[in-house]
Amino acid sequence: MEKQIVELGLADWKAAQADPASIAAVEAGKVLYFPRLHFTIWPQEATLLRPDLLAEGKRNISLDAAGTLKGAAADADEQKALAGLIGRFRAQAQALVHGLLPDYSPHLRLAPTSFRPAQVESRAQSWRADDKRLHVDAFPSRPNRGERILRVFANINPEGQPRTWRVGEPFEDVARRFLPRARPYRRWQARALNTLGITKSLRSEYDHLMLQLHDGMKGDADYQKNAPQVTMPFAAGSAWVCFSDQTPHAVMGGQFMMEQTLHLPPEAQYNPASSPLAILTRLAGHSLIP
Ligand SMILES: O=C(O)CCC(=O)C(=O)O
Ligand SMILES: [Fe+2]
Repeated sequence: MEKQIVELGLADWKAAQADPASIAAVEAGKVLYFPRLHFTIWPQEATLLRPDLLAEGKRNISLDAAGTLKGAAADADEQKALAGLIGRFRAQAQALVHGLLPDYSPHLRLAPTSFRPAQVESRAQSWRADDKRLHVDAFPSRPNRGERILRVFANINPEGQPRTWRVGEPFEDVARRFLPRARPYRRWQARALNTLGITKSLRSEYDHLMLQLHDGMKGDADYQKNAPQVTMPFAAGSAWVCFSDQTPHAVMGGQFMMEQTLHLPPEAQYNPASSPLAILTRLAGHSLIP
């Protein structure tokens, strides 16, 4: 398998440059890895690196696009400090993406920024929600009609623990493997899910197929074990960027990470033909978002 992780020497969040090879790599579904790109935790923030700040039943603490903090069980001072920490990561992640992928800037839609203080190894989840299984991101309740999911991650573990991922094969290989097994799209089912409020808008055929890939991968023990993949320990103090709707990924271990999601219309890509929407449309032979 061709190399799925591309290492870059950048050490300053604000100094990224638009380099055609990096742009092509991330749009091909590779992970851009920045081992020297360190997100600084201020000394007075060190006490915020605690999993007990998570509210009951929450997997992460997030700052929504409007600046409201969610998911924290903390007093007012800690809430303020958390919002400051997460907001600072948001600004740096945005600066990085702006520098690396400047043509995206006018088209990006900001999603929540998250702080993930839980130890990955101790999380127990249903197979469908289990991010320890290789998957591409697709969300059952939130149809996106092909809108891209670009994510910036930073490992902020204070004890040098890596965040270990598995990174899988190129998206087209995933699609060719799992599309033949995908249940066909039924518009009446999509309408029923929407009427019942299970989805926030009508699930398109694109959204249906992405969920079929997501579930197909996660539900296939043989694929999990034997699919082309590399194990990648992202070092403490590093950052990485990928399109998580395209790059098969699984998190195997680690604790304390920051994550920023940015949405992008696929037509705003440098090469729209590389998007999951374009690839699935080509393989299906008809429009998936009529
Ligand atoms: O927590 C992680 O390291 C990654 C989890 C994941 O699958 C994701 O953020 O899409
Ligand atoms: Fe994911």
